[in-house]
Amino acid sequence: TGSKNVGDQVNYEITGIDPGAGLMKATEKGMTDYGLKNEWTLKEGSSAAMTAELKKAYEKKEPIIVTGWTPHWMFSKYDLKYLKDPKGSYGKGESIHTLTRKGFKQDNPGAYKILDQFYWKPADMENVMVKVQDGAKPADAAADWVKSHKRQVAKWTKGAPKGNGKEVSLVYVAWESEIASTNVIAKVLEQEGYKVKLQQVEAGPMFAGVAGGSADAMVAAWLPTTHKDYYDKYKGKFEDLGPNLKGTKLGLTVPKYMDINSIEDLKK
Ligand code: PBE
Repeated sequence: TGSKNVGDQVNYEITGIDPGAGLMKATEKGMTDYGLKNEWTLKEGSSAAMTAELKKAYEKKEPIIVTGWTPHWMFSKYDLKYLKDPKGSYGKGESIHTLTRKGFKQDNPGAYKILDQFYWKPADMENVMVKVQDGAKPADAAADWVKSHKRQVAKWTKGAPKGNGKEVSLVYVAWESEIASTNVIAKVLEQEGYKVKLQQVEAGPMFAGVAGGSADAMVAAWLPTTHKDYYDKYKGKFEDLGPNLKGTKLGLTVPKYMDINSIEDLKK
Protein backbone atom coordinates (compact mmCIF):
# COMPACT_ATOMS: atom_id res chain seq x y z
CA THR A 1 0.00 0.00 0.00
CA GLY A 2 3.04 2.26 0.01
CA SER A 3 2.04 3.91 -3.24
CA LYS A 4 -1.54 4.61 -2.19
CA ASN A 5 -2.35 7.86 -0.48
CA VAL A 6 -3.94 7.78 2.94
CA GLY A 7 -7.45 8.47 1.64
CA ASP A 8 -7.34 5.46 -0.67
CA GLN A 9 -5.93 3.33 2.15
CA VAL A 10 -8.88 4.01 4.45
CA ASN A 11 -11.56 4.44 1.81
CA TYR A 12 -11.84 8.15 2.65
CA GLU A 13 -13.54 7.19 5.89
CA ILE A 14 -13.09 8.49 9.39
CA THR A 15 -14.50 6.13 12.00
CA GLY A 16 -16.64 8.21 14.34
CA ILE A 17 -18.81 7.60 17.40
CA ASP A 18 -22.40 8.49 18.42
CA PRO A 19 -23.88 11.41 16.46
CA GLY A 20 -24.72 13.36 19.64
CA ALA A 21 -21.07 13.58 20.70
CA GLY A 22 -19.37 16.96 20.57
CA LEU A 23 -16.41 15.15 19.05
CA MET A 24 -18.52 14.45 15.96
CA LYS A 25 -19.43 18.13 15.60
CA ALA A 26 -15.77 19.07 16.02
CA THR A 27 -14.83 16.55 13.34
CA GLU A 28 -17.44 17.93 10.92
CA LYS A 29 -15.93 21.34 11.55
CA GLY A 30 -12.44 19.97 11.03
CA MET A 31 -13.47 18.41 7.73
CA THR A 32 -14.74 21.81 6.59
CA ASP A 33 -11.71 23.69 7.91
CA TYR A 34 -9.26 21.37 6.12
CA GLY A 35 -11.24 21.07 2.90
CA LEU A 36 -12.06 17.39 3.31
CA LYS A 37 -15.85 17.65 3.05
CA ASN A 38 -16.18 16.51 -0.55
CA GLU A 39 -14.00 13.44 -0.51
CA TRP A 40 -14.21 12.17 3.06
CA THR A 41 -17.04 10.68 5.11
CA LEU A 42 -17.42 10.61 8.86
CA LYS A 43 -18.97 7.31 9.85
CA GLU A 44 -21.45 7.38 12.75
CA GLY A 45 -21.67 4.57 15.27
CA SER A 46 -20.83 4.33 18.94
CA SER A 47 -17.65 4.53 20.93
CA ALA A 48 -17.83 0.76 21.48
CA ALA A 49 -18.05 0.15 17.72
CA MET A 50 -15.22 2.59 17.08
CA THR A 51 -12.87 0.88 19.53
CA ALA A 52 -13.81 -2.53 18.11
CA GLU A 53 -12.81 -1.35 14.62
CA LEU A 54 -9.64 0.20 15.95
CA LYS A 55 -8.70 -3.07 17.65
CA LYS A 56 -9.35 -5.06 14.48
CA ALA A 57 -7.26 -2.75 12.32
CA TYR A 58 -4.49 -2.41 14.89
CA GLU A 59 -4.04 -6.15 15.24
CA LYS A 60 -3.56 -6.42 11.48
CA LYS A 61 -1.47 -3.25 11.25
CA GLU A 62 -4.00 -1.83 8.86
CA PRO A 63 -4.56 1.89 8.42
CA ILE A 64 -7.48 3.49 10.27
CA ILE A 65 -8.47 6.98 11.35
CA VAL A 66 -10.74 7.34 14.37
CA THR A 67 -12.19 10.16 16.42
CA GLY A 68 -10.33 9.96 19.70
CA TRP A 69 -10.14 11.66 23.06
CA THR A 70 -8.17 11.76 26.29
CA PRO A 71 -8.61 10.38 28.91
CA HIS A 72 -9.16 7.07 27.15
CA TRP A 73 -7.80 3.57 27.68
CA MET A 74 -6.95 3.27 23.99
CA PHE A 75 -3.81 5.35 24.48
CA SER A 76 -2.47 2.93 27.08
CA LYS A 77 -3.43 -0.19 25.11
CA TYR A 78 -2.18 0.86 21.69
CA ASP A 79 0.57 3.05 20.25
CA LEU A 80 -1.49 5.89 18.86
CA LYS A 81 -0.97 9.51 17.91
CA TYR A 82 -3.24 12.51 17.48
CA LEU A 83 -2.99 14.11 14.06
CA LYS A 84 -1.75 17.68 14.38
CA ASP A 85 -4.51 20.25 14.13
CA PRO A 86 -2.82 23.49 13.08
CA LYS A 87 -6.16 25.18 12.39
CA GLY A 88 -7.43 24.44 15.90
CA SER A 89 -10.69 22.79 14.80
CA TYR A 90 -10.77 20.70 17.96
CA GLY A 91 -10.23 23.60 20.35
CA LYS A 92 -7.85 23.56 23.26
CA GLY A 93 -7.61 21.24 26.23
CA GLU A 94 -10.71 21.57 28.36
CA SER A 95 -12.39 20.46 31.57
CA ILE A 96 -15.21 18.11 32.47
CA HIS A 97 -17.86 19.79 34.62
CA THR A 98 -20.48 18.51 37.04
CA LEU A 99 -24.00 19.89 36.47
CA THR A 100 -27.05 19.52 38.68
CA ARG A 101 -30.68 20.38 38.20
CA LYS A 102 -32.00 23.58 39.73
CA GLY A 103 -33.19 23.08 43.28
CA PHE A 104 -31.05 19.99 43.86
CA LYS A 105 -28.90 21.79 46.41
CA GLN A 106 -31.97 22.54 48.55
CA ASP A 107 -33.52 19.10 48.07
CA ASN A 108 -30.40 17.05 48.72
CA PRO A 109 -27.59 19.16 50.23
CA GLY A 110 -25.49 16.13 51.17
CA ALA A 111 -25.33 14.59 47.70
CA TYR A 112 -24.88 18.07 46.27
CA LYS A 113 -21.86 18.63 48.49
CA ILE A 114 -20.27 15.33 47.43
CA LEU A 115 -20.86 16.08 43.76
CA ASP A 116 -19.47 19.57 44.28
CA GLN A 117 -16.30 18.20 45.91
CA PHE A 118 -15.79 15.46 43.33
CA TYR A 119 -12.49 16.11 41.57
CA TRP A 120 -9.90 13.75 40.14
CA LYS A 121 -7.13 13.56 37.56
CA PRO A 122 -6.96 12.08 34.05
CA ALA A 123 -4.74 9.24 35.31
CA ASP A 124 -7.39 8.31 37.91
CA MET A 125 -10.10 8.11 35.29
CA GLU A 126 -7.85 6.14 32.96
CA ASN A 127 -7.11 3.63 35.68
CA VAL A 128 -10.83 2.82 35.94
CA MET A 129 -11.27 2.78 32.16
CA VAL A 130 -8.45 0.28 31.66
CA LYS A 131 -10.00 -2.11 34.19
CA VAL A 132 -13.34 -1.94 32.43
CA GLN A 133 -11.65 -2.53 29.11
CA ASP A 134 -9.90 -5.55 30.64
CA GLY A 135 -13.29 -7.03 31.41
CA ALA A 136 -14.30 -5.74 34.85
CA LYS A 137 -17.89 -4.62 35.33
CA PRO A 138 -17.94 -0.81 35.57
CA ALA A 139 -19.40 -0.96 39.09
CA ASP A 140 -16.62 -3.33 40.21
CA ALA A 141 -13.86 -1.29 38.62
CA ALA A 142 -15.30 1.80 40.32
CA ALA A 143 -15.51 0.02 43.69
CA ASP A 144 -11.85 -1.05 43.35
CA TRP A 145 -10.73 2.49 42.64
CA VAL A 146 -12.76 3.91 45.53
CA LYS A 147 -11.35 1.33 47.90
CA SER A 148 -7.77 2.06 46.95
CA HIS A 149 -8.14 5.86 47.03
CA LYS A 150 -9.68 6.38 50.47
CA ARG A 151 -7.89 9.62 51.24
CA GLN A 152 -8.89 11.22 47.94
CA VAL A 153 -12.49 10.07 48.36
CA ALA A 154 -12.56 11.43 51.94
CA LYS A 155 -12.02 14.90 50.47
CA TRP A 156 -15.13 14.50 48.34
CA THR A 157 -17.34 13.36 51.20
CA LYS A 158 -15.95 15.78 53.80
CA GLY A 159 -18.67 17.62 55.68
CA ALA A 160 -21.51 15.92 53.80
CA PRO A 161 -24.31 14.35 55.86
CA LYS A 162 -25.10 10.66 55.29
CA GLY A 163 -27.79 9.85 52.79
CA ASN A 164 -30.03 7.54 54.82
CA GLY A 165 -31.48 6.11 51.65
CA LYS A 166 -32.15 9.42 49.95
CA GLU A 167 -32.30 9.04 46.17
CA VAL A 168 -29.97 10.58 43.60
CA SER A 169 -30.41 10.08 39.88
CA LEU A 170 -27.44 10.43 37.55
CA VAL A 171 -27.52 10.48 33.77
CA TYR A 172 -24.59 9.67 31.51
CA VAL A 173 -23.68 8.62 27.98
CA ALA A 174 -21.91 5.32 27.24
CA TRP A 175 -18.60 7.02 26.47
CA GLU A 176 -15.86 5.01 28.19
CA SER A 177 -14.68 8.07 30.12
CA GLU A 178 -18.17 8.83 31.42
CA ILE A 179 -18.91 5.22 32.29
CA ALA A 180 -15.86 5.43 34.55
CA SER A 181 -16.61 8.78 36.23
CA THR A 182 -20.32 8.15 36.71
CA ASN A 183 -19.76 4.73 38.26
CA VAL A 184 -17.11 6.09 40.61
CA ILE A 185 -19.21 8.96 41.93
CA ALA A 186 -22.21 6.62 42.18
CA LYS A 187 -20.15 4.21 44.29
CA VAL A 188 -19.07 7.02 46.59
CA LEU A 189 -22.63 8.28 47.01
CA GLU A 190 -23.81 4.74 47.76
CA GLN A 191 -21.08 4.30 50.31
CA GLU A 192 -22.36 7.44 52.03
CA GLY A 193 -25.86 6.03 52.24
CA TYR A 194 -27.50 7.46 49.13
CA LYS A 195 -29.61 5.37 46.82
CA VAL A 196 -28.29 5.99 43.32
CA LYS A 197 -30.18 5.52 40.10
CA LEU A 198 -27.97 5.45 37.01
CA GLN A 199 -29.49 6.07 33.64
CA GLN A 200 -27.63 5.70 30.38
CA VAL A 201 -28.92 8.01 27.65
CA GLU A 202 -27.80 9.89 24.53
CA ALA A 203 -25.97 13.20 24.82
CA GLY A 204 -28.97 15.44 24.06
CA PRO A 205 -31.29 13.75 26.58
CA MET A 206 -28.52 13.84 29.18
CA PHE A 207 -28.45 17.64 29.12
CA ALA A 208 -32.23 17.87 28.68
CA GLY A 209 -32.74 15.58 31.68
CA VAL A 210 -30.72 17.73 34.05
CA ALA A 211 -32.10 20.98 32.63
CA GLY A 212 -35.68 19.72 32.82
CA GLY A 213 -35.26 18.29 36.31
CA SER A 214 -36.02 14.65 35.49
CA ALA A 215 -32.43 13.81 36.48
CA ASP A 216 -30.52 15.24 39.45
CA ALA A 217 -27.02 15.45 38.07
CA MET A 218 -24.39 14.56 35.48
CA VAL A 219 -20.59 14.56 35.68
CA ALA A 220 -20.05 14.59 31.91
CA ALA A 221 -20.12 18.15 30.55
CA TRP A 222 -17.00 18.79 28.45
CA LEU A 223 -16.42 22.57 28.43
CA PRO A 224 -16.01 25.17 27.11
CA THR A 225 -15.98 23.74 23.57
CA THR A 226 -17.15 20.16 23.14
CA HIS A 227 -20.60 20.58 24.69
CA LYS A 228 -21.00 24.29 24.00
CA ASP A 229 -24.19 23.81 21.95
CA TYR A 230 -25.92 21.84 24.70
CA TYR A 231 -24.61 24.15 27.40
CA ASP A 232 -25.85 27.29 25.64
CA LYS A 233 -29.18 25.72 24.77
CA TYR A 234 -30.03 25.03 28.42
CA LYS A 235 -28.12 27.87 30.05
CA GLY A 236 -29.87 29.09 33.20
CA LYS A 237 -31.75 25.82 33.61
CA PHE A 238 -29.04 23.91 35.48
CA GLU A 239 -26.36 24.63 38.03
CA ASP A 240 -22.72 24.33 36.95
CA LEU A 241 -20.58 23.04 39.83
CA GLY A 242 -17.36 23.48 37.88
CA PRO A 243 -14.66 21.00 36.81
CA ASN A 244 -14.37 17.48 38.18
CA LEU A 245 -11.36 16.86 35.88
CA LYS A 246 -8.99 19.11 33.94
CA GLY A 247 -6.81 18.40 30.92
CA THR A 248 -8.82 16.64 28.23
CA LYS A 249 -8.06 16.48 24.53
CA LEU A 250 -9.95 15.61 21.35
CA GLY A 251 -8.80 14.88 17.84
CA LEU A 252 -8.32 12.58 14.92
CA THR A 253 -6.30 9.60 16.09
CA VAL A 254 -4.27 7.04 14.16
CA PRO A 255 -1.91 4.17 14.99
CA LYS A 256 1.72 5.29 15.14
CA TYR A 257 2.59 2.91 12.32
CA MET A 258 0.71 5.19 9.93
CA ASP A 259 2.90 7.54 7.96
CA ILE A 260 0.90 10.75 8.49
CA ASN A 261 1.19 13.43 11.15
CA SER A 262 -1.29 16.18 10.49
CA ILE A 263 -4.92 16.52 9.46
CA GLU A 264 -3.48 18.47 6.54
CA ASP A 265 -1.96 15.19 5.28
CA LEU A 266 -5.48 13.92 4.52
CA LYS A 267 -5.86 16.44 1.72
CA LYS A 268 -3.72 14.58 -0.80
N1 PBE B 1 -16.43 12.40 24.15
C1 PBE B 1 -16.20 11.83 25.46
C2 PBE B 1 -17.67 13.17 24.37
C3 PBE B 1 -17.51 13.80 25.68
C4 PBE B 1 -16.88 12.70 26.44
C5 PBE B 1 -15.27 13.25 23.84
C6 PBE B 1 -16.61 11.37 23.19
C7 PBE B 1 -18.18 14.06 23.25
O1 PBE B 1 -17.52 14.14 22.23
O2 PBE B 1 -19.24 14.66 23.38
